[in-house]
Amino acid sequence: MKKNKLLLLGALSLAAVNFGPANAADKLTLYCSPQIEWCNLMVEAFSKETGIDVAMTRKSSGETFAQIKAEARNPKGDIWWGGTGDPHLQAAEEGLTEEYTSPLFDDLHPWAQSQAQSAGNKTVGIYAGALGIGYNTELLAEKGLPAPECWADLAKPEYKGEVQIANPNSSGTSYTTLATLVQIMGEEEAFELMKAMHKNVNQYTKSGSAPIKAAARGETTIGITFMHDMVTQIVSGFPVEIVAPCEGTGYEIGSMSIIKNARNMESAKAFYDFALRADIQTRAREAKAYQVPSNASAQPPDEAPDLEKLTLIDYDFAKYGSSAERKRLLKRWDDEVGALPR
Ligand code: S7P
Repeated sequence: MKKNKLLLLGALSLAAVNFGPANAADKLTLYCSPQIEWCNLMVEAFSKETGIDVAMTRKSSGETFAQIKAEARNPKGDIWWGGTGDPHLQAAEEGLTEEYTSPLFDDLHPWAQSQAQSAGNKTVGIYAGALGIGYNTELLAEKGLPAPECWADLAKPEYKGEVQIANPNSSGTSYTTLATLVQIMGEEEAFELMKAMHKNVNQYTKSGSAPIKAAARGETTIGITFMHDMVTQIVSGFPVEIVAPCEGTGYEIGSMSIIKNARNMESAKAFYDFALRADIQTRAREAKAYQVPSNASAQPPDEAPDLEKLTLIDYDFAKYGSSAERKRLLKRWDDEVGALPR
């Protein structure tokens, strides 16, 4: 009996040696900020190829940044994939993310590489996309409204209650819009426009792409989002038209960062390299994700807005992704726009 017990204990401790650490290495906690369909596709493809078990949470960019910051002393996430680049840059500056250079770095477009270089390789660009104004063509016609052509049009009284945009605190899309208006018009004029526009906003959503989903379904006439999120609605059969604002527009470098002191560092690096591969980025279209991929050999979806044909501003990622500037602008928005009655 005693001998049997000893044999059993021996077997148990062997099991612990053989499977304990290996299991730990086969896990990954992914914080995901693009559309849920693309997050799901990435999880499935990565798990299938590597056997690594992925626990994924989807949250908007600003929300994910806040979560990583709150967890900094005891990180629960391993990698943050996607979402607008500004909060990734802020995370890098605040020491919340890990330096890593993928063997695939040289395969990336210069804009994706410079995103990494400006952050000491604590983040990297994975896709790009430009902001636009989208509207529901049927609702607009029904209400006899003119189509908006410029950012400045969004403050016109005829659009009262007709515009939807996300809250820039939670949403990277909306923070990119705020920073874009500041860069196009200067800060004072941009805030005057946002204050005037406030009367026209029917809801500040948490998620950046929600306004165009609402416009597609007739819940708002106008939605401000990235153009690629508008394309998703159009290919799904909804009556949405995309406007490239007359003043020019801003864009995002959607980014990816490994979380500092990640518990599953090897899995995080494996996912990082996987997500930069051309064949993996080319699969985005399967999830109706129409951003421009960062790997120069990946095939952009035919439906992806052609960034070369747009009047893009020279978006200052270093400035608007800096911790001080992002905090300052968000506070000013809270004080002067979000707090206004409607
Ligand atoms: O839907 C795709 C996308 O527009 O979502 C990301 C965005 O950061 C997530 O939404 P929030 O605006 O709510 O943060 C973009 O990076 C991406 O292109």
